[in-house]
Formats: sequence, C-alpha cells, structure tokens
Amino acid sequence: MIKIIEASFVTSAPSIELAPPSDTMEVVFLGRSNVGKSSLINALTNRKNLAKKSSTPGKTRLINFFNILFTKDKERFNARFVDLPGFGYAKVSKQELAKWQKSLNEFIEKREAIRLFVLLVDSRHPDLEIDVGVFEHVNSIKRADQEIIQVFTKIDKLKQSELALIKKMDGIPVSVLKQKGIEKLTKEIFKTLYGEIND
Ligand SMILES: Nc1nc2c(ncn2[C@@H]2O[C@H](COP(=O)(O)OP(=O)(O)OP(=O)(O)O)[C@@H](O)[C@H]2O)c(=O)[nH]1
Ligand SMILES: [Mg+2]
Repeated sequence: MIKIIEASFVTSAPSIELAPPSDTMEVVFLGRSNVGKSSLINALTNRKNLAKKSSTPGKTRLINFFNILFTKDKERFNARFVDLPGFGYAKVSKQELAKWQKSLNEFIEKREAIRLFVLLVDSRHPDLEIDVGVFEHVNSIKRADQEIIQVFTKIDKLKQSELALIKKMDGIPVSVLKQKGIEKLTKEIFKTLYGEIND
C-alpha cells in the first residue's frame, strides 16, 4: 500500500530563480484559479491546511513547495509537490498578470526537477479552451522524463449522466469533498516517480 505519511511546507517563491534547489523529484499541480489545486494537495497529504485554499480565486500567488514522504511496505520515498498560482485570474493589472505568466512559464519549462504535471480541470467544464491550450502547451514542452496526468475535480457536483461522461475521458475523476479518486491518484503519482508498483 502506497501512502503519504509526511508533508511539510518548504518555501514560497515568486520565480524559478528564487526557488529551492532542484534536488528532489517534483510533481507540479496546475490549473485554472479555483479549480481545487490547493484542496487536492491537502487531500493527498491528508492535511487540512497545508496548502491554503479559499473561495477567493487567485489566493495562491506564489509557487509553493512541499516536501512529501511516501511509504510503500516499509520503504520511504521522497518527493516534492509544487502548488502553482492558478491561471486565468484577472483581478490584477495586465502588467502584473503578464509578469506572473512569464515566471510561471519559465518555471514549467526550465525547472529540472519536474517529473510530473498534474493538470486539474473542473469536471463541470471539461472542454474549456484555456484548459485545452494549457494541456497542449505542456505537452509540447514536456521532456522525455516527464509525464502529464489529467485530473477532473469536484465530481461531487456532477449528475450521474455527467459523471458517466467524465469517466470515459482520459484522466482521474476526483472529489476532495467525498474523498473520491484520492487513493488512485496517490498511486499514479508514485508510479510515475518510482516506477511500477505491485499492490
Ligand atoms: N464541492 C467541492 N468543492 C471543492 C472541491 N475541491 C475544492 N473545492 C472548493 O473549491 C474552492 C477552491 O479551492 P482551492 O483548492 O483553493 O482552489 P485553487 O485551485 O488552489 O485556487 P487558486 O489558489 O486560487 O488558484 C474552495 O472553495 C474549495 O473548498 C471538491 O472536490 N468538491
Ligand atoms: Mg491554491
């Protein structure tokens, strides 16, 4: 059984230059503002308030780093989770927004330690142009040692018929509220970082 047994905040940084040393395999969580990135990190790590969540979009303005400890059987495995500011948040000046997007792009493209991009998409709006665009962008810059996992968030808000459609799509449906898909995602993350698992 794969578990995350420890999680701790490392630091926040506005840009790749000020990020901590790129010495631990990183899992980057990205998606539109309010899609549920911080809530998902809290659910995966079983912590209420590790990553700050809020009902105000754009709460996460810095790149936040968390050290993670997985266990499998009795072995321990290190990783780092990275909570990125949500894109598409408009309540800042155009100039600030542009600066922000530039540093996000730089981080995504140049950060050595990234092994996995977890792309969050609101399950109620699975085909938004902005999400498709981000998927294609990440896919186009992705190195040979990097993977993408798509996650459909907030599935507790779906009708049965909508859920059936989401389940046919390429991604992991999750609900933090109903604790759905969290274990599966934990396993998938572990598998991309550390290879096949038999449990
Ligand atoms: N119903 C439901 N609400 C959720 C779920 N996950 C997150 N939320 C809510 O969605 C809102 C936004 O969640 P956050 O985790 O702060 O979203 P974020 O993507 O980190 O947002 P930014 O930091 O602004 O980019 C909060 O009110 C959460 O409680 C879920 O699985 N189900
Ligand atoms: Mg957040």
